[in-house]
Amino acid sequence: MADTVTISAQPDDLALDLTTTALVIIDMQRDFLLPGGFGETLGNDVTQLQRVVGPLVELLAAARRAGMLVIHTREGHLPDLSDCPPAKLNRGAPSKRIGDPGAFGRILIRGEYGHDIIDELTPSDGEVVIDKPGKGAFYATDLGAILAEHGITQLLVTGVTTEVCVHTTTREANDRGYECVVVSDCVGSYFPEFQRVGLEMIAAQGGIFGWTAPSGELIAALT
Ligand code: TIU
Repeated sequence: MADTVTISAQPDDLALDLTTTALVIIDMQRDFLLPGGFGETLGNDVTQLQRVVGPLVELLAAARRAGMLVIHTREGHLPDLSDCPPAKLNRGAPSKRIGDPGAFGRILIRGEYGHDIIDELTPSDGEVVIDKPGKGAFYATDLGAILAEHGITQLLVTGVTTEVCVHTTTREANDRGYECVVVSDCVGSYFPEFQRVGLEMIAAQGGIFGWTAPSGELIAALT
């Protein structure tokens, strides 16, 4: 594996230093992905997210083989909901809100089965797991400090959902000086239109807050 590779990306090719790049996997949690879970109770089509799993399993395996820093995130809250602002808690129909009983335990509560990451992407020992109360992975977490400690300058951003937590995290990272490649087949939205436009927004205006690229070339570069 070469340390530096140039990948085909939108809006233009990007030189990646694989020694200072991390793979960030956002919120691949059962509550969002499994049939019967929180995402589906909100009326969403979870099959739109499940198509991400196969490519992301491949990219994660390649990143592990290459010894890349891997960071998983989980959106969720403390059991007493003290870290969930009322503006977030009171959103949506009662009985389908954060903290309510769901098919996989209390919805988006740390320690519950549904809050955890799907079996296919279980974090390995030594991989970082960031528990975040917000949509962005930098807000109220140690992510910035962990990336700085490892000398990371570029991020491969993956996970769900494209227009919500992936966008928020990418925007936060871009403002902090990280170059972000959002991996187009490894991010998913419940809404095909948001997936398409969400990816286009990142690369528009000369890459206003990042780049987009499919996983194939990245996996080859990591091998
Ligand atoms: N992880 C993440 O994107 N959280 C969400 O609530 N996304 C939705 O699209 N609902």
